[in-house]
Amino acid sequence: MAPDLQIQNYIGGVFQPAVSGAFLDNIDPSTGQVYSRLPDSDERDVQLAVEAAARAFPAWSRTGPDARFRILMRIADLIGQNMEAFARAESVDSGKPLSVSMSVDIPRAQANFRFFATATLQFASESHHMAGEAANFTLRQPLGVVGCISPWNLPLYLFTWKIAPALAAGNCVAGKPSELTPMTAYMLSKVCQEAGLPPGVLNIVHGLGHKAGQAIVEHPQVKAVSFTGGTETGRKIAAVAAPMFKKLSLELGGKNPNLIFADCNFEAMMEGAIRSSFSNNGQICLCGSRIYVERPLYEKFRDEFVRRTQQLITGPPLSPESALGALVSRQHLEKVEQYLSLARAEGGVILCGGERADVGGDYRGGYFLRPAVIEGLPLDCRANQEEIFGPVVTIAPFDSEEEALALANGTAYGLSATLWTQDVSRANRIAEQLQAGIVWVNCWMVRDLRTPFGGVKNSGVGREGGNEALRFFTEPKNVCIKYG
Ligand code: TXE
Repeated sequence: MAPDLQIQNYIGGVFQPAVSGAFLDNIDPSTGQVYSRLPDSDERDVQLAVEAAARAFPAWSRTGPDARFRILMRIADLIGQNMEAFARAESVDSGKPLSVSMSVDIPRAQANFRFFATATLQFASESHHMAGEAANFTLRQPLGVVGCISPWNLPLYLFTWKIAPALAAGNCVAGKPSELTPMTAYMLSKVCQEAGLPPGVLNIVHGLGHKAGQAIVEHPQVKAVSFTGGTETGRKIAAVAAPMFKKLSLELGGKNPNLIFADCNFEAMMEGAIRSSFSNNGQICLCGSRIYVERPLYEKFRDEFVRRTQQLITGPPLSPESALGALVSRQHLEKVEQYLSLARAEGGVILCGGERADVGGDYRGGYFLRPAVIEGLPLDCRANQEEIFGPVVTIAPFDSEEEALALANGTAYGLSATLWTQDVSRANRIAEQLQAGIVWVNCWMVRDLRTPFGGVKNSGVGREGGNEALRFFTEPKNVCIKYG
């Protein structure tokens, strides 16, 4: 399945350009060149998508779990059959190494459909018995038309993480992938058509956030919005949606701490710390961008971490040697570079990386940056407080558990935290006190799709994953039946 160069909206089962006829350029971040175009949709396209979804809703919501299961499984199978085409398209579109899209993005997109397909067969609701008086049961009904808006860092992975539960629960979707990475969502629309998903059940509108995205959030018929992206965008979405009483699931940024104690398994920790710092060019909301190391281990850690970071190859996304590819856009590259300048101005010492990587050949115009490690920054500086979202980590020593916790909890974010120690009591003690929605002990990014996923503080509102997602995409209705 080769990606077409002219991406189209998918509305009511039909591929179509934006009503305005306008297109946006889609840039290959590894070359800086335009390689495809996508519809520059506006509220008129969203209107069509919502109308199509509303028309499809009565039949889809009455479709039994068996039929929904079969269609969603068929979508999963087709993603699997086209794994390599999807993975290559994802890497070209986003700049990430092919090894990452082949091992993480596309397998996970497939798993999302498979997981929520089977969940339709298992999802149950509660009943509450009032002895001798009445019985209550809870109907869990789909909401209607829902909006799913996703970012560019894990394009198909995060789009499907929203769409699959929304469809599984019986809703119809108006979805918008990031304008920076639209290709695999477009390929998904073809797969959905081939899998026999009825027209209008899933509608994909391409375009800019403040136009097409905002129109989805503002549309009165859209009952809920599931969004992953930046915290500032989340704030805007909440401001529009809250007065309309829409259900909201906001999965926002992170500034995640990685706490390393001297008693850890050094080799496992080192391998984990490199991954949690630089996977996907550091463009994962779960990356551990602030590393704190217990003082007796600090120098050994720093020297080895810098040595291994310097060995990581930054190169063309499709090259099997590349550990890091290109950042997603020129604008994002410049944002990350600004944070590096800021870190220097705030007194930080860049121990390695932070300069543009000259990948040569066709890739001269690409957005390549060598992974950077920064030392010597206080907790309260901007480089340690704001989400950089690139291949940049800060490192610092700590002397006590209390200090480690204060550092870990000392930002406005609270998505995830990682902890390396062999002491189980300490792991429990700290996990309990960390202000985060997800805590990993002696591992990172180990994901069971049944577990609640989301953050506290400025990292968002609500939880995705497993039954949490199915509950979000349904409305509970209590039915009370009196005896006799
Ligand atoms: O994301 P945006 P951006 C963080 C990261 C990054 C920063 C900005 O720090 O540097 O956010 O990235 C759509 N109404 N994360 O600007 O704008 C947009 O079109 C409705 C963290 O690229 O949040 C895209 O589809 N929708 C993160 C999606 O929102 C709107 C992942 C995300 O884009 C909209 C990405 C609006 N007003 C960035 N404005 C994570 N949590 O994983 C934009 N959009």
